[in-house]
Amino acid sequence: MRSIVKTIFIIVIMQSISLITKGEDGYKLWLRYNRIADNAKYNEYRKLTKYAIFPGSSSVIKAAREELLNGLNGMTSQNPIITDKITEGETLIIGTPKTSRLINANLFNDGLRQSGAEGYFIENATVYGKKCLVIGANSDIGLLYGVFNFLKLLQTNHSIHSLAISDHPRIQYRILDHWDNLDRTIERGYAGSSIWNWHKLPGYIDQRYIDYARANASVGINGAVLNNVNANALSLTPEYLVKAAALAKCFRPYGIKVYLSIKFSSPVEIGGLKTADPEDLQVQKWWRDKADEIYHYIPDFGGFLVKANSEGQPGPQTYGRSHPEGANMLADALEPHHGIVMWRAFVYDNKVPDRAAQAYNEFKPLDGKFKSNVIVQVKNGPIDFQPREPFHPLFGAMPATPLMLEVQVTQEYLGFSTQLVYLAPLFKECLESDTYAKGKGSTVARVIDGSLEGHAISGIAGVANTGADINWCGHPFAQANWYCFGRLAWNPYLTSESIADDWLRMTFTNDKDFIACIKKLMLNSRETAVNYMMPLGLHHIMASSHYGPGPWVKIGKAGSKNGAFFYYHQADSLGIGFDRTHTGSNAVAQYFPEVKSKFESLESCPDEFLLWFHHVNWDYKMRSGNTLWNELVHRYYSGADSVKQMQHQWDKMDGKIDKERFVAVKQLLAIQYQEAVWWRDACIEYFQTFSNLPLPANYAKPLHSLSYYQQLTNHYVDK
Ligand code: BDP
Repeated sequence: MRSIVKTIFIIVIMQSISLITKGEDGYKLWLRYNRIADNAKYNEYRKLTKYAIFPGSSSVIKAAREELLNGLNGMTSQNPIITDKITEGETLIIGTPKTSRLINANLFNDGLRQSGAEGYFIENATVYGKKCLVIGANSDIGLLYGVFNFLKLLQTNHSIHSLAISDHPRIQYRILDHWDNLDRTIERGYAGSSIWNWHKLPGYIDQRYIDYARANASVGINGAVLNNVNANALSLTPEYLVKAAALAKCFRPYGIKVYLSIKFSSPVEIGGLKTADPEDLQVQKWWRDKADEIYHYIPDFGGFLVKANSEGQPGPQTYGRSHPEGANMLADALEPHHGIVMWRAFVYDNKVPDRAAQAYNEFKPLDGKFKSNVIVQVKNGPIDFQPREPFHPLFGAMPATPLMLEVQVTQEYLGFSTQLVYLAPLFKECLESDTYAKGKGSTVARVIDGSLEGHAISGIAGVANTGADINWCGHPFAQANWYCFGRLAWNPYLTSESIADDWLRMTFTNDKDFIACIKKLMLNSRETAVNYMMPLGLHHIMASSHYGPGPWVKIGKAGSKNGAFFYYHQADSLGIGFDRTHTGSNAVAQYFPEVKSKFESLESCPDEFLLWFHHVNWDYKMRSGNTLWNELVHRYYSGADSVKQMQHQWDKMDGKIDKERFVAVKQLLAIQYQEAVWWRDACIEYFQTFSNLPLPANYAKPLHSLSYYQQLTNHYVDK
């Protein structure tokens, strides 16, 4: 008897220990649907959602219903009873005018009007004299978005007693670009191999595909380019089209369309033609036939993404033709099926004196020459997803062409998946930049949402950071970058702060102290990374693997002075920085006059872009009162110190979230600190060889010599 009691005692103790320490692997992302911890809220939610009237049988409605039941079950430990009767104060009504006679009964005209084609409304209403909660939309997909947002209200512990919400997307094409290869490696992927298991498709459907679609739909993403922009022509063969079709089938109930990157030389590589010249009639026919074939497999196929004549990729220029000639040929092939062409303006061939000027020089003269189903995809900055760049001068400069913003969610230049860097502030910095194209207020957000010029199509793309790691993104906080990309794609006018708030609550906890402390940490994290990597407008000074510092790396010979190699930082004994004013490359002239004069004059150029636009003497007096050299040192040290602070703040959160993710982040922050010190010391020591100036007093000496950092090798980090 005693031994039975003892055993029971041990089991109880072990269970309670495992409850405290039970970890979470991060697989569920922000869709955890854990039981609501606040008991008052838990009871409120339980009562208001006891019954649900949720008719409809489309696959999208089924997905929405399943999500709602699953979410409510997890959060309130109760499955709503599906019914067709309203019980006072205890019923949810969910529907569109087509699926629900209640929604069609002229009671919700305002909500429906405000919801548009893809939006939704959520409100507490009185229907036939009875109080209830209504989620309504004009379309099934709008309803799915409404359901996800209703669940978010519960996850973030909002009161649901007096809701009057309506929302709709501001941008039409909200797309994740996967740079995934057919062999499951990922270009610039840092979270394991590709989530697409091409080998097992189409026969084997991994639950991940559905969970991927759920996560995307929950933030409003409605498209996925499945393969790398540096495309393999095989993607367009029937062998791979059936696989892409299987993925499209998984995504369809979640409103996500499939797109493919194409290789411009496909007619030669897989079509047996002698040329891929877009003016060749056989080539044109080949693409038309190919489009028909794709739509046979995937009737709602979204279209093509094209990287042409950039970094060695083939394109129309290979055959003496222009970008529009190439893009329009593909647009003609897709048009009968309502597909679009996303034509990238990221052109880089190492032959121009200033790479920052190349895309504008090539594309600005082409404005108005593209067909109406072509959208030109422009990176946020004129070089290449650097920690900080000024906005791309093409925004606002091609008024007759819809432009799509491309940002990078994967952290190629921002610490891979070992560093906590919340990217919403970076995305917002670009979106909020004023191009002055049509006077004050012509922000990048207004260029890309189509409102500035009244374009019929609008789009935004994010280079995905997903992989087969159990937590999808490698770093638990990298999930926030996927999340914030989606939220900003839906509404580029949201704040970084409100998005971080939602994400933290859904992903970790509603604990007030945790939210306050970690939200601040997230919001500062991008500036911190800029400081320890590339402060004051420095850019492209990473190692060739793109992991860690490499300011000494020589890049090609273009723009070289007296046969010297070209450096992005242009450091010499007098100073540092890339002169892009009229005395240098004059790339600054690509901006509208108000922006140009702000950047061109040393007085008005913001510190953060100083060395992007100016070559400045080491003893130049900065706004802070420091000399440039001292300020540079200060930025590098304060960046690394801020990571130390992040570690302290995180340590204080012990016990507030599950052990598993707490420990994971703790370890990653320790790595981030080492990497920050590595960046700091290597860059300071290297630049010191030009400035010949000592470290100002009170700064600890770098840990190692410059040659130590220059000899460091990091194998396979970019694989
Ligand atoms: C660069 C990446 C390279 C991509 C290229 C692109 O390093 O891997 O192929 O962008 O956007 O940043 O095409």
